Amino acid sequence: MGKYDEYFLMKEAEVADYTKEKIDTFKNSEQIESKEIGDGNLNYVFKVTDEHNQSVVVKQAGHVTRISEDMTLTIDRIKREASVLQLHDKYAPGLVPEVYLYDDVMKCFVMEDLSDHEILRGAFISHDTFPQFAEDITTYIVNTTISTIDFVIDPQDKKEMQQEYTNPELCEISEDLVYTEPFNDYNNRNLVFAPNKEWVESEIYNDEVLKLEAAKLKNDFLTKGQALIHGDLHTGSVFVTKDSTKVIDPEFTFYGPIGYDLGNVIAHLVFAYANGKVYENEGFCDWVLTTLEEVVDLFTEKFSQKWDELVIDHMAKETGVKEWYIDTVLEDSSGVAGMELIRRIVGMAQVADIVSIENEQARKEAERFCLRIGKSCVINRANYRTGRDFVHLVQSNI
Ligand code: SR1
Ligand code: MG
Repeated sequence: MGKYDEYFLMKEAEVADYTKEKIDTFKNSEQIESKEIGDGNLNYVFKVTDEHNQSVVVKQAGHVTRISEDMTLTIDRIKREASVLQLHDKYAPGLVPEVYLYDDVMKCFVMEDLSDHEILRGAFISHDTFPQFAEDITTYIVNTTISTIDFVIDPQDKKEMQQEYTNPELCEISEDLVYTEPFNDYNNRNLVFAPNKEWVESEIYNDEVLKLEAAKLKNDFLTKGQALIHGDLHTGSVFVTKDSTKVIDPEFTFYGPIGYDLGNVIAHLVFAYANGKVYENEGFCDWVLTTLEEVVDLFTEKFSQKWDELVIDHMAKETGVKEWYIDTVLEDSSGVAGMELIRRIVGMAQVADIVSIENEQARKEAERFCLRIGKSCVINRANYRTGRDFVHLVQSNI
């Protein structure tokens, strides 16, 4: 039996050897080095290099998540991720890493190394700006989602895809961490910043209007099989340079509301803005607000154009359907942005933009700022339709 004919969780040296064995261009390499570089919550990610300046990335699933030893998942999840990356490469070419190999035994895949890029969250914490980001992320969201909706593909094919990409385990994480625990801490693992404990109790745990609207949004997440979405499109899932954007980590993919992806991008721009405000970087904050406005408006513009090009369903071509459809996606996006803003402050999976703020008073205020915006995005989600609407919401909560 070969070394890689039975699954085990590889260490750095084994990943180097694995790459030599499996990737043709590494067969004659003599000095292969492998380093674990993952900083996500679930999987192991290795960068592999050789003496010829070749490099690839190997991502492997383990049974136990990195964020918590108590959280176990089936290792088969990695197949869905590799496959959706390949699909997204067709729908949104150049905006995802290329996958070179998927290994169903070792539950890993080998992909393009993006070391010339950096993770957007870290770049935002350094207050760097990316002129191409709004253009690229909206192309990614529009092209990947609209290409999979009922009005565009054969409804039989859609149902097959929906089955293929059903993702109950990862969805359950979002159902808990995004849609339930932030409002009641029923699993006793929320991480509420001590100076905000009482505020969170009265403004989140005891806000009945908020909880009613959050429950409705949970129902949407559970039932709205609208498009094949990324499912976790925060700034830790995006690699950037000044002129390139690559979306990674679509392991939470499933047929869900399109607004889940756009809403995540909106929320994480607000976190970046909150950090910029604390450190009084007005130039960065202005850029974030401009980007927020562009992201929402470019989404609408591109979705509308693609709708005209791709929709085949007869009823979808009736007057007003396109406008109604986009309106519902924007309302969903606002709701999701609000849920994400709340859960990343109150729940167990937090964001470095906020937790890295050392000054206690500044962090307390930044958290309340995000929570106030989050609440409004959830409760008043019917009110936010344009980039300007979201920018005003942010500015009016300073
Ligand atoms: C247990 S995983 C925690 C969070 O990390 C992922 O990126 C998702 O956002 C998830 O909610
Ligand atoms: Mg991830």
